[in-house]
Amino acid sequence: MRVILAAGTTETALIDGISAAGAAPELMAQTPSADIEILEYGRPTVSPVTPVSPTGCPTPAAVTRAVREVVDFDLTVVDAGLARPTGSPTVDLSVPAGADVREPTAVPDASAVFERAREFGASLPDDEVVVGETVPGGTTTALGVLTALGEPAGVSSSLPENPLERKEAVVETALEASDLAPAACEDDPLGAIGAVGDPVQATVAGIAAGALDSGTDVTLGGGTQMVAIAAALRHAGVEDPLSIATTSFVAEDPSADLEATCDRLDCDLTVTDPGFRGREHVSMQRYCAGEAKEGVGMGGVLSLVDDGEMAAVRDRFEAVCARLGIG
Ligand code: AAM
Repeated sequence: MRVILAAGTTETALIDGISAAGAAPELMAQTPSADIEILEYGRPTVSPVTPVSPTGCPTPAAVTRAVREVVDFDLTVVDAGLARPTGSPTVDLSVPAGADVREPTAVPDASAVFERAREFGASLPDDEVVVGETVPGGTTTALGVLTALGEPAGVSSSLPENPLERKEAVVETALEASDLAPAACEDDPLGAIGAVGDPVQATVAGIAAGALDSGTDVTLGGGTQMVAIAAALRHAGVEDPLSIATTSFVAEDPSADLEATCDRLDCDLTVTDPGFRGREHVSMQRYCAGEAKEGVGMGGVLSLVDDGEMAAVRDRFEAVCARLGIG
């Protein structure tokens, strides 16, 4: 089993109050570069900070890393628009960082990015892959793409209180800046991503399309950002089986409405609960309070854990948090 993690940025994350995937807006651009170091080495190396939410909740990279210390899987990280240096080895598909969706173009050359990612996906030798993401601001760009596609799906958030009105206002401005009405991109998913999406979406959609074309099974490991990518694939005419593997934290989020949306997109849904409820560890309690919820492939890799191994994952999560200096 191979886990592919697409790591990138969108300047949309700088909008005040839109994301908790970093302690402050100016740190959001650093988060994906640090997330992939945590996955690779167990802690940040080149990156100067450990990604935490403004209240101190550790990045889901800490959970994904904990799973990696228990379950055997191959890991490939793709640079899907990083804005800061990283010490993690990455596949270079020449993906630029994403602009603020309120600019006329959010992802320059989205079709070319998709095409390069498609070729990479088609080249993979694996029977099955799980594809994950890290892109702060990604639920806002997901809402952008879903709206441009005319999909009525909701999106989740890394914040316990989803700033939905703020996201909707951003998406409205973003569509206007790109001269698009809602549902204008029904038949043009790459147009939607280019106008109001992010580079991780173009990369993950391309990898998934290429892998499916060449007979590799694909699980999208993530929450509502993966719903936007599944929708983009369906609007592009992809008819292969699609599945999403997410966490119980996203599945329990009423603003996500995941089950109904997956039904509509003919997308299989797997939900895994890491069993954090009732534990004394403060970071586990933060996840149970709805902080972070998902990301960095967390739901995807949790679906690889047997029931009997989940206690070991929790132990390793505590050890990773201790190594990161987080409670
Ligand atoms: C990724 N790194 C993170 C993190 N994510 N570090 C801390 N907390 C997270 N939740 P939003 O749209 O609210 O920014 O949520 C999407 C982001 O949250 C993505 O980067 C996802 O991988 C996760």
